[in-house]
Amino acid sequence: MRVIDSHTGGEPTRLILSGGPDLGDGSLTDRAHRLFRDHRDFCSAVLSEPRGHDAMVGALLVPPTDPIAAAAVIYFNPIGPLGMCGHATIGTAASLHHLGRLDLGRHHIETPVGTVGVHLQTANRAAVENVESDRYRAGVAVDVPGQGRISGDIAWGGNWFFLTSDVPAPLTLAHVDRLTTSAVALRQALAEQGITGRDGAMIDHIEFVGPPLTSVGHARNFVLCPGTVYDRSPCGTGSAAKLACLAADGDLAPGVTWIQESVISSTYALHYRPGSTGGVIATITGTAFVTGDTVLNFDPADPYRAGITS
Ligand code: PYC
Repeated sequence: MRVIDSHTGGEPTRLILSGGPDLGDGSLTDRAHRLFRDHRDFCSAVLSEPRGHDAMVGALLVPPTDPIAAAAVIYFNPIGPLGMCGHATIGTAASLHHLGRLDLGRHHIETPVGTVGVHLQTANRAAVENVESDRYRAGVAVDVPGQGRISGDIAWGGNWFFLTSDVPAPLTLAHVDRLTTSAVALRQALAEQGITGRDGAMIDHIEFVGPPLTSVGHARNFVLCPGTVYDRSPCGTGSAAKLACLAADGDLAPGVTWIQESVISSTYALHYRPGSTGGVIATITGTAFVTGDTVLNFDPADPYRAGITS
């Protein structure tokens, strides 16, 4: 199986070029569903230890259905499929360019939640025009055992987020364990108290937001992804969700740049234009580097060929 590894602001992406399962026809949503229903071993074999690690995000290239798309991608982490993925879209564009399959310039990439625009500005820098993001509910209170009442917003950025500035610890690497434990408890409390995204969708990402620590940032975040891993980048879809909240509060005007920094101080530059259904179309600009061009082997005699899973 040929893969290209990259990282975007520290967050890894593994682009799978060949050797993936046949997901049949239909929408990308249907094919993403089939990937996890029928090919869980494939997902963990590619992403989990010993070939990968929990923070890795897979980007499976599949045939597009959208005629304007240069490529179609299903994103997933070891726990399940992602709707959109900002960092992995930037990584995918840089990786396809590395292979000579995508020129600098403007393109479209199809994802299960819609087709996004990608402007590959240099070999390493890309601006992603995301699907429309919006704040679904503001000022939602949730009781979290051991943490008390936490208030935040629920927003869609291509995945579902609960964003709160009630942060349990400073947003730095030294406090990642505490931030992770608190975010996992918060996500569980949301699920147990029936607090969801639109149409009962599970909120699978938690975003703690605080003041910046770099001289360039407007805000800093810690984002818990599905499972128990945090995003090393500022999370593209989480940053888009944050912009939707800022716009809804009248705190950021269209076209104005917002620099979002991550818990490791990597940054995305963002701005938005109004969307067609009351939300915002965020553009997320970030930098990715190719870290490997690899063939993965799956030896039938290897007891851990499908990954180490619990
Ligand atoms: O960049 O959108 C993102 C993302 C989602 C999960 C990990 N990264």
